[in-house]
Amino acid sequence: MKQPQRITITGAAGQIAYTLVFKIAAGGMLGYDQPIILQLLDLPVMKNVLEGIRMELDDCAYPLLHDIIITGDPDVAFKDTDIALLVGAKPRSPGMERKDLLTENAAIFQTQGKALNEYASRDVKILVVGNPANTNALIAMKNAPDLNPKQFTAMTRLDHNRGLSMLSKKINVRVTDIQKMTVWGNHSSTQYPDINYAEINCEPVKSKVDPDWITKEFIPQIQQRGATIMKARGKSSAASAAFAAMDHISSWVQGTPKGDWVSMAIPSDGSYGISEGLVYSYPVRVTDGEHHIVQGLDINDFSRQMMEDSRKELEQERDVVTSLLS
Ligand code: NAX
Repeated sequence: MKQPQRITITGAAGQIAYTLVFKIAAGGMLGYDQPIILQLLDLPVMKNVLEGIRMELDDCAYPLLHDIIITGDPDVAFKDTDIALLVGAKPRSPGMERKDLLTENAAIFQTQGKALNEYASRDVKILVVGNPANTNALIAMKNAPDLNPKQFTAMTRLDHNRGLSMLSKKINVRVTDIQKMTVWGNHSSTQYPDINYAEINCEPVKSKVDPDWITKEFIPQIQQRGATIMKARGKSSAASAAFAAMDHISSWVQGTPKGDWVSMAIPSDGSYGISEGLVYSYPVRVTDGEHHIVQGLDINDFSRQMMEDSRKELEQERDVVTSLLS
């Protein structure tokens, strides 16, 4: 029998977590032979909601679920954690400036970075989902000097999955037939979903679609997909975000398939001219639990411009929260 893995979920009373906790407890993220302990964090005012979730988890009688800890204290939530899903964040309220959103969330991720530094397992894998995800990950990372920066990632897997799905419908193949989808940059409307390297069974996808469709439909629709779902549903993406978070961690733990890669926002090492340290989405391959940026891709002028626009936005976000980065 394997040792239980401790999984922390923040924002555990929220809508993304309501899918995440049950799927993870059932074995959907780490496999059906991996026992787990769930450590659920939300604001103290959400205590009753967390109690209700604990009751429902109990009632599922999951064989793999060894324990459930519910708490309003980050120090307790991150104690010895192996995998931390940082989902909880403050949403943008009417009239709130982007700068205020950045600074209010920055304070949350500063506290959580310090708690991870102090209490988490030294091998912890951290995924930030809560927006602005890339910059929140940067803040947490900078406040955890005893952990390796590579342990901090942010989620662009939902954007990656959206790209796979839209492409598969356009050319009438299954999503599993497409390899090498890429999302560069920020998880925001400046992200660059790039199909220059995408393949279907070793054939370039680009030869199968009209260039105008890529620039006028594919890229803007992926960039705006979150807003489109919000308009239709009256709420932001939840189940699809939860599944993308599980995909991100599964790829990180189990590795990426031979001949393929995934998109993850990770601290830049300067690759492709992106400022070192920015948390930027790259195509990555994972081996033995370590992610590596795919190197040597040809970047055309259009791609370079798109990648730079997202880089600039991330630098501006970083500059707003500079005082919290040490
Ligand atoms: P909800 O508003 O349903 O839930 C957020 C939860 O976080 C609430 O229960 C709240 O009490 C809790 N929370 C707030 N501050 C906290 C703190 N300091 N410590 C612990 N918990 C705290 O949001 P939900 O729909 O679940 O979305 C969560 C985050 O994911 C949002 O920031 C959202 O923008 C972001 N998303 C990110 C995506 C991505 O691809 N990276 C896609 C989906 C989603 O939009």
